[in-house]
Amino acid sequence: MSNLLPRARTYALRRAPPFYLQLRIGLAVLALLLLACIPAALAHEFKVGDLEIEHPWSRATPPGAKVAGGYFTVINKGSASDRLLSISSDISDKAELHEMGVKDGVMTMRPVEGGLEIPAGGKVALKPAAYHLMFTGLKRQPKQGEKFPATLTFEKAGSVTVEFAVEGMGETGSGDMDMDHAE
Ligand SMILES: [Cu+2]
Repeated sequence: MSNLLPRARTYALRRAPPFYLQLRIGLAVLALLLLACIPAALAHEFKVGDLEIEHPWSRATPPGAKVAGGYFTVINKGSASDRLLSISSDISDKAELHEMGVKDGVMTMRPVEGGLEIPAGGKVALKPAAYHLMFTGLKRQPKQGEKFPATLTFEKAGSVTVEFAVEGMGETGSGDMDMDHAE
């Protein structure tokens, strides 16, 4: 509720992670790769202008959760760059673009200012622990197996409504990264 304090968005990883953590991250990456193969058969994509939006997906959330992630890949087949400006969905009050990264040994997550560039001829993947969407102020919990619509607005290509496929709660092994959202 009102607990999304700024402090929750930044946490320190001041030293190199201990070996067991590196192992956990390694296993999480492996699990991700394996999981990435399974939904491939269920992949879905959307087009607007020169852009293709591949496999938008989200994750089921525990009762009472106020935020959910959103992930997809955008491919720009055009000769000019475009920019993802905003997102809206009936499932939440707001949807924000976030980025995660490590700066000076500190892991941070913050809203992306000014939209996310999709380079000409390039692609950008929104995924756990990188750029991602954050649906904030959830009006209900997304349920595994359903799809919910959201509208993405790009600077040049315009708006497109896509369907986010809701996968299982533990689906990416990125729980460590998303813990701060749950506070
Ligand atoms: Cu986030």
